[in-house]
Amino acid sequence: VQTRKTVVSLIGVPTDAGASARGASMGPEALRVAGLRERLEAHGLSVRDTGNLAGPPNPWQPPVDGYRHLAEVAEWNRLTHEAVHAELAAGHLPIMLGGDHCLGIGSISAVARHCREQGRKLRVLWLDAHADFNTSTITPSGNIHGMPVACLCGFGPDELTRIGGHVPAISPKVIRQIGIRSVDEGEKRFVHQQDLEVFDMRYIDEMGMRHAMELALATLDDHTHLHVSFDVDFLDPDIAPGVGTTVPGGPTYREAQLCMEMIADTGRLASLDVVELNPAFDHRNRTAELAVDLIESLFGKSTLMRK
Ligand code: B3U
Ligand code: MN
Ligand code: MN
Repeated sequence: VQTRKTVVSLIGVPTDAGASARGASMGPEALRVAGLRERLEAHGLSVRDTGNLAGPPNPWQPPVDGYRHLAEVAEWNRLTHEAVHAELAAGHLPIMLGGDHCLGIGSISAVARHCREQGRKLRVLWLDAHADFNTSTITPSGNIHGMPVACLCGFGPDELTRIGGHVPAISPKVIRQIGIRSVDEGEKRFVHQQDLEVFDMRYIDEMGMRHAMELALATLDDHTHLHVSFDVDFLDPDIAPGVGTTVPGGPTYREAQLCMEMIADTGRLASLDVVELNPAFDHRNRTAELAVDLIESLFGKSTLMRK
């Protein structure tokens, strides 16, 4: 039987306005140079590169009222929201090439809006060293890339929580966080209070990546849209140095591969963010190449044929 080819749309979101270090704005190009398009095509996908969104430049200012660059981050996210929503409405599978993780606000609010319109359920896997659940009052930095999960759950400024028209964009119940190992003090209390489901590194050490992923992927069905928000700092910095905030003690290459392969096995992946890749900290583009390798696994590359 001839099944219709999945059309993947690459959307470059070259922002670093939400981050503490400059350079994530070069992430989209580094992923292209690492051969993302060609590798996906080799797996039988049809790939459209829509180019980069043209958001505002990084003004490099200190935080105001607990937010750094709120106006710029909001504009990047409005652009991201519209672009992602349009690709989903066209039946495509969007891959957002970041850019710092603030773009998850625009991207996931668009996914949630699409799911509401289509009557689909949503599951969001947040692969990250950080919980990204800060608010303006508890953030140690004012950097909005530390706040996207909170904004999506309705905790944040109107400019960021109302982008998709529905507040909150998502319920904390749809999120599963994996690989977490750096959470700020106030953020910890808030994660508990909102009852986020977190498979932190302690859990992965004790129970293994396989068990963590079995639980994170449990209860998906044919009507579930699976979104993966892949912060490259999820990976251990020994294998992935090209990120702005490295946190030691992350998943190894094998653990990360298993994580991606188990997601691929569900057959439900419908949108993806690849964020926080920072070529200014990379060595010969190796972190970008690793990210592309893992994205291939996410789309079904595996060593042997599987039934
Ligand atoms: N939790 C810290 C650090 C951080 C969060 N996300 C990244 N870094 N990439 C903060 O500033 O909110
Ligand atoms: Mn993040
Ligand atoms: Mn992170």
